[in-house]
Amino acid sequence: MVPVDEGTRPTRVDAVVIGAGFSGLYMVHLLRNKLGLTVQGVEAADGVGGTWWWNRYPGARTDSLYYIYCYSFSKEIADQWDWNERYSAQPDVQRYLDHVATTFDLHSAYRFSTRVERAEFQADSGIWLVTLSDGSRLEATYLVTAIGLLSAPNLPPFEGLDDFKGEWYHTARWPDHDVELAGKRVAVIGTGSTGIQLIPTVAEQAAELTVFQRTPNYVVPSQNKMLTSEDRDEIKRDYAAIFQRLREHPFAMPFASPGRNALDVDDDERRRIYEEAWQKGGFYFLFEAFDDLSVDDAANETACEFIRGKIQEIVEDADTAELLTPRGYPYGSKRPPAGTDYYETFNRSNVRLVDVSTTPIDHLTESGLRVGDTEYEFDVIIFATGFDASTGAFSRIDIRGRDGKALSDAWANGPVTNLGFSTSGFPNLLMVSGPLSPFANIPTCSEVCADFVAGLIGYMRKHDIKLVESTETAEKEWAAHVTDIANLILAGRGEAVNTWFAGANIEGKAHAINVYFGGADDYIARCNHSAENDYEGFALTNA
Ligand code: NA7
Repeated sequence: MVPVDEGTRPTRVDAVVIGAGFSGLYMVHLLRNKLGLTVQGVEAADGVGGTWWWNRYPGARTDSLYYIYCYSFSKEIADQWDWNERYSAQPDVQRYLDHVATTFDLHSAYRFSTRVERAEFQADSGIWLVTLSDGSRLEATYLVTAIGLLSAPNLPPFEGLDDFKGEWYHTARWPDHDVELAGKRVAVIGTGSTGIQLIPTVAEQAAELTVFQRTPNYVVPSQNKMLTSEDRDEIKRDYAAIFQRLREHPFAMPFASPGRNALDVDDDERRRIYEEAWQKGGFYFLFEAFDDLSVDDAANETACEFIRGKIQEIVEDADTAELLTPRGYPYGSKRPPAGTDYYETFNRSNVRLVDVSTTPIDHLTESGLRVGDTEYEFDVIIFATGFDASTGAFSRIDIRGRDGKALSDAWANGPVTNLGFSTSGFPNLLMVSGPLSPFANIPTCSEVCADFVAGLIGYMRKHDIKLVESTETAEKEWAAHVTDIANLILAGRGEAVNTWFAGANIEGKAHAINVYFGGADDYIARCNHSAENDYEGFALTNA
């Protein structure tokens, strides 16, 4: 770390916004362009994009339909921008965010290639003192985090990583240059949403691909395709109504409830419905087949059986098909992935699958890695091992609230927030899409959360209020509600299958649910209720 320049006066701004992804860019737009605040954005990457800057691994794309994975706040942007594919590829999303930033002159608000190292609340002045990785400091009335739900990469502590003489990459830190995989022996570790996108693309390039799988996943095809101008025009005609519908859906998705349950139809009819949903692809399978797949074990098992049947049909080698077949946990208790030719890839002669569910990867060696007694040799190892989700991005910054209390201590047993916006003891620390905010289509939630934060800051300024933090009562009520909802749905079982939903994928991390599954629609109503009632649930003070 660069030494702090104590001699130079910190630059004073109204707000520091950390992050230049979907949440941060819109937050800066609202605070600077709408409320007229002085804003300093800080971003670790060399450009805008957030997740879409870092996750440039081969095959990276959205799992949400292109026309909902974007901003709704600007009709101009929605009308102007032409997407290429049904599920946008990483370069397109990054280009889109760059275009938005240019349109609203947001690049100029940021310091790029810079990290926030430390942020301390100064009780006497009520100001945050923020130290950056270049040693400079900022003073801000509001410290606004827009640092992403899935932004801190998880690199499991494999022994021997330093010994490995080949190249290795984490998917969430993929370099900004071509990585040559042609003719190489490549390993991919991990078969979550990322691995599932990556594996078919790498298989086409590499001489040999070995996939190390700990838990098989339920993979539905995305059914991606190139868009025609008719596709785009149809959406643009209806955009306002679509954006409205997103705010009325629990996952902020454009799906209608099918109005039927899986066990209320006979076997043939159920199979027909699943087949139709499979052909539509992606989240259609979860949301448009039956209403009860997320809440009823027996209903969910029918979906699992259908997918298992597809694996047996597609994968030619019986042993490989068996290894790829998930059992013993419900579809959707891990975040449901979408793939393109995922299962088909295992029919290729240059691809092999290694099961590490019972014998884990022991350690890395000079030339590859070892599983039990078996040595594997590679030129390139790719870690698709996920993220230290939600709180992970916070724990990488030394954030100190009242009395110097560390945020990491305050959240030692899991995150504590009211609606994901703030935590008691940390005045004017405001989080956009923070821990315990909804798990739903990210751009929609980013806008909802940034609107709330801007509304709250606007209210404080209008009423001459200096400080805001959530009340402990509101935090307790919110935690209880978040937990009650998680217990009702199958995704709340994440702890049993080591998901990031429950903080259970990281060794030593508190096992605690860290997202809200009660729905974006319900959440919006709660935000509106709080705002309409003088920000109920938040203590607004001048001391
Ligand atoms: P995920 O969904 O957390 O997947 C990580 C994968 O890495 C998963 O298959 C893990 O197996 C595997 N993993 C993690 N550690 C190890 C070790 N030590 N050995 C072998 N395999 C390991 O992350 P993704 O990046 O795929 O997706 C994250 C989100 O991004 C996703 O939910 C979307 O919202 C977008 P496991 O299943 O734990 O046995």
